[in-house]
Amino acid sequence: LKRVADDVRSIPEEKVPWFPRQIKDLDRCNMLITKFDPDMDQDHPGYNDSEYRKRRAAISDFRHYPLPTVEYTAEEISTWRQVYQQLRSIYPSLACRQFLDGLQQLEKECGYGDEQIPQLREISAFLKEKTGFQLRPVAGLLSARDFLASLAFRVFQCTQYIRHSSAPMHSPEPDCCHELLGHIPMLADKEFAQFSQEIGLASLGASDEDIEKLSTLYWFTVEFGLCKQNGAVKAYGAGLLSSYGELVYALSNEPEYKPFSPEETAVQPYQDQTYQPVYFVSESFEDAKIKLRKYSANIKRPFAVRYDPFTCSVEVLDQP
Ligand code: TIH
Ligand code: FE2
Repeated sequence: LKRVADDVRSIPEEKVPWFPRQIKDLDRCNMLITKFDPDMDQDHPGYNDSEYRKRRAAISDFRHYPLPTVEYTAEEISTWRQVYQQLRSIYPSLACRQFLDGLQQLEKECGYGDEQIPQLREISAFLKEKTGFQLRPVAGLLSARDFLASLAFRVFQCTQYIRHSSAPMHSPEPDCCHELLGHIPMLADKEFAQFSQEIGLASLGASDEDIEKLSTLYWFTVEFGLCKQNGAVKAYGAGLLSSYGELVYALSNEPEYKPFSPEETAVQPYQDQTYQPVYFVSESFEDAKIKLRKYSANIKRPFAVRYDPFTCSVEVLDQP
């Protein structure tokens, strides 16, 4: 591999979509998808609640602070408490080992519990020490390209508002319950952090088609993945670990299970309004990682990328 000039545009013929090269370029990776926004989506539980919508806008106004501290209201804390207590009681039997380890550390070191909603700033500092991941606040659901790109830099774009109090057991969009309970404990695991960054690196400059496939793979692993552990099926996907309703459903005998296989999983239609019709089960957590790594390595790009941890930037290399 040899180093090419500074700009990927120097690569002839192929048209490569712009992608971030340094953490600061992530300022340009903030394209929101309004599909599930309570202002736009009539089915959103907060659609008819103008106070809720105003509150979300206020929480997501972080122009002046990189990681704002939010003073949550009593109603918001009560929603969190319900979600926390119900999920916490079923985690020991349904969540994978890595998740339980992470959650235990967060309870000890980061104020996780049913009394308060933990703050992003503290969690970001915690993750930074564990796996180098850091959080960045975001106002809602991001485009797949922008979300995946940030993972390449071990940056996790994270919402801070909370789901509507009328629907604590399932939310159609990410909220702080989903991020803090679903994603953060897994991101405290070294192997999982590496796995997440690799999906991100594979996405940089990829074609729209490959982004669609990578985000479907992300969906059925990082969001809704199941794995075998000591002979039992356990959840490691964040969308399951933050939804009492879907976690119980996914590990009942109702849904269909298929063995995880990236080529097949990447083209499986998915459900983003309600529970998944099918879940993919990996032989082990490690197995999912190895298979996804192989798949990513085969994505055709006219260049290769390498992450430089000293400068937190991505080097672009000519393919040999
Ligand atoms: N359905 C999840 C929950 O209720 O916590 C949230 C989401 C996961 C993936 C997309 S939205
Ligand atoms: Fe998520």
